[in-house]
Amino acid sequence: MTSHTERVIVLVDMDCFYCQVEEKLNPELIGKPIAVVQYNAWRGGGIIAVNYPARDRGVTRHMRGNEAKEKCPEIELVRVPNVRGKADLTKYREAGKRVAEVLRTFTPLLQRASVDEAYLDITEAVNSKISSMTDKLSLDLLPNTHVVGCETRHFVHNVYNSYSEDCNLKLAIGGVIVEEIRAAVYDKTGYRCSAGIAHNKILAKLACGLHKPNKQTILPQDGVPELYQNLPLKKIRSLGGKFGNSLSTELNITNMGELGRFSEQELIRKYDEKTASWLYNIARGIDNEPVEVRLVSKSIGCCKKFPGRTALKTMADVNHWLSELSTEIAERLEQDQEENNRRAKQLVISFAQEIDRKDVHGSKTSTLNSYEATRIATDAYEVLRKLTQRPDGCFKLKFLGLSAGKFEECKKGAVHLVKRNKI
Ligand code: DCP
Ligand code: CA
Ligand code: CA
Repeated sequence: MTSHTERVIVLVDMDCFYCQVEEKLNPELIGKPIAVVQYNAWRGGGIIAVNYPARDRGVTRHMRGNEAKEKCPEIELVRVPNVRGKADLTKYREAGKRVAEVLRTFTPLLQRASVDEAYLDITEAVNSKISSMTDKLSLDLLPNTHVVGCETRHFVHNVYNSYSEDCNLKLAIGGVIVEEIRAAVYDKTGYRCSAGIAHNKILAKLACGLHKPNKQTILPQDGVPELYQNLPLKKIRSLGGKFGNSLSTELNITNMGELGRFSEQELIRKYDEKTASWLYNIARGIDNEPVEVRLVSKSIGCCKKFPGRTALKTMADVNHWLSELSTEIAERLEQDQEENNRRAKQLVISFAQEIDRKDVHGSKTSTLNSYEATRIATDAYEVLRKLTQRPDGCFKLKFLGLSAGKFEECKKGAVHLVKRNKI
């Protein structure tokens, strides 16, 4: 077995997460088509989550609330609560934390990747299950499992074939463990999820989305060529953004199969060595990025858009919204410090400004000296004033964001000091 097939990596992603959170809070919604909407007066607000019955009726994310009602008149639109004039996502974050706590009981190698997904390295659990197995693997243990490239029963049958490699047995046993993990998540939280099982993070993420909801998918290394044939580049995590677009233009390709036709030398001519080698490998389904142990996010941020006529123009407007954002971020930072014994040292202030009818984005990184909302707001205002205020005094800001990061662990004394200061 080669090194790139040694590990068993899982990506767990919750199904229509915000909808499930709302369904649990209000069981009357269960079974009905619902969507979660960030309400505003413009055409019924923007939809951010759609449950599966509503998807069957053609409702999609990014539709306006009114449009969803036209498609599916009986849809229930649940509004995200508003605090200080902006969306309050606390209940979804709390629900995500509870799920992570359940996942954590299966392996210490857990990396939370967003509010509703996490990578798990379950190699050790797989190896120990294999070494203690007395009977052959039974298909009954994989009732909710799909396999890319073949039927699950053929896959299970073939793992014991002489020409199948051990790595497929590892994935099959990984599948059995993930059936258990998903059952535990449902049992402990009431939420359903889907999962991808593969030898690395990129393939696990890709596999997870293939059979949703409430199913899991194994992507064996030999299923990669068939899957890649018509797979758009953007389906691969890290090729979804600007880099993926430039790759597509520069190499004149649109899918992963085409990327596989370039030799490593050809890629090195266009990109630096590290990027070229990453591209060459990922075109073959190979990726060695480890699961980083991360239970808490690397940053805590909040933002708000001010589209069209709502753009912030005056100093008073800007200060008002900075004060709202700072109050939220300060509250969350305080809570984070209590829970995780760490303090953020950096603040990134992001903005979009309308200049000549175009939205121009910018950001500025500064030191975060205090968790006090008024102090954060004042510092951020200084940055914005210097970078965005026009000679006539007007701003025209279409977006504002604050994000705190670069966390450092608190020394014990420092925590006490902060707590005493609060009283
Ligand atoms: N979310 C959001 N804005 C977005 C995307 C997502 O507020 N542009 C929120 C709502 C989602 C949650 O994050 O419920 C998780 O996002 P996912 O992309 O994982 O989508 P869902 O969990 O809703 O659906 P799926 O079953 O397809 O994973
Ligand atoms: Ca999800
Ligand atoms: Ca997700």
